[in-house]
Amino acid sequence: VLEGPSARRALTRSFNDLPVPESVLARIESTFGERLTPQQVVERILADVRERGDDAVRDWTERLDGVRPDALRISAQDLAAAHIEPELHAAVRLAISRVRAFYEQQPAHGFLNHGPDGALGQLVRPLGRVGVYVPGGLAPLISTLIHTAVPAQVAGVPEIVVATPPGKDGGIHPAILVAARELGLSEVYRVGGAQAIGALAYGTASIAGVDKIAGPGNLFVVIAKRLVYGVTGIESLPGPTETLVLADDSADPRFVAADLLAQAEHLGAEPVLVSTSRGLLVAVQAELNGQLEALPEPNRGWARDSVTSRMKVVLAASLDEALDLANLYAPEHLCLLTRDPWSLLGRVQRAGGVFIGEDSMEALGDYVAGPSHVMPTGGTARFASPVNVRDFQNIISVVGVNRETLRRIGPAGAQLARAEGLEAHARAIEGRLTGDTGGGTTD
Ligand code: HSO
Ligand code: ZN
Repeated sequence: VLEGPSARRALTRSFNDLPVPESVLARIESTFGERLTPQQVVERILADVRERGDDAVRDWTERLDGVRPDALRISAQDLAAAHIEPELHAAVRLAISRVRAFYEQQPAHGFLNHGPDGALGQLVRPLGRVGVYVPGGLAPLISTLIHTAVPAQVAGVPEIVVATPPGKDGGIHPAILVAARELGLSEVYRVGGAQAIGALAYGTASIAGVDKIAGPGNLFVVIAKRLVYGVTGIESLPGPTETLVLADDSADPRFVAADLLAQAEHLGAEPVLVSTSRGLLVAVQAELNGQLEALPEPNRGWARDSVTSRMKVVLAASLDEALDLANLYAPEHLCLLTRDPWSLLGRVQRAGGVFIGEDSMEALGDYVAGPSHVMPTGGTARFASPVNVRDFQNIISVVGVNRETLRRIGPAGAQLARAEGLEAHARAIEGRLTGDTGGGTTD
């Protein structure tokens, strides 16, 4: 149990400290025959995709995912034929409609004010083509597709394409296909990892490049996104997930443990518990052990790894200190399980999302609450925000002042231009007012 300064130290972090698990290094060594860093691996893949396009994408998919896809794009027939249980299908529809209803409330309009100055404003335009990356890995993340594509749709993006790694049979989970179909998305590619990011960024014969890539991914995907930034836009760099549960003595230790475990079953997750009550910490520990044992495999193994290797438990002297620590850590998810959680909201400064009270567990937010579950991780909530409509729009500044205004503000502009040593700027301004642009060809 951490307290005081040692708690502060343990909760201070930088995104770039992301540990590279030994298992990842071992896998690189067995695949490449040498101990490359993940960054070196990604650089190789990206360079190859850039140069050889689809062939490189197929080769890397075969080498890393163990299947060689002939057609990278899922056919219209396969998309139309995908089928899932009616209850699951209904859940997909509910999730889509709740996420959509949430983002439709986000103010995302521009302004253009015609006044005595003429007109100044901001135009808001949707991006043209967006790539949504859906991680494969351990689970078919149906919800991640929904939670990334819907804000882009609400923004008005006309072309949204999906990339997700193929399973061992070369196919994509039917629930992902059904979700894509329900969303009205028809461009779905069976490609994952750094090769998917390369294809989306540079474009290949069968995958046209996109203006921005959104969605979470594993270490290789995150590194690849960082490296292609500039070739294409990158919405964010979501890495391993984390949840900070802030609980006082009123919290039910069973639910605190359940929320920590729900997050812990994500690969590489970091569960954090901050409490003002030593009694609660002890009770949660016992609950955690019991609930962990009761989980089925393989989930038990995943959750146990997060709990034993990364979980942090902090005893705070007061709710104020607990909130300070939470703001310092800037968690992806902040769960408030206290007597009066709403009273703490005003002091929350840094978090991807805040989950208030016993009935608003983070797992609900992962699926059907409304806000996207793609949130800033690794402490990036200090400067980044959850995926939202704004990520899929650009703003165009509009300058349309009139002559009278130019007369009033132009001289100051010319002053500043000369102070910067930029004479042509000054003359471009003054020429409109005097008619003299300095060339002397007309009078
Ligand atoms: N909690 C994860 C998202 C997720 N959970 C998807 C279930 N499916 C990261 O925020
Ligand atoms: Zn989750």
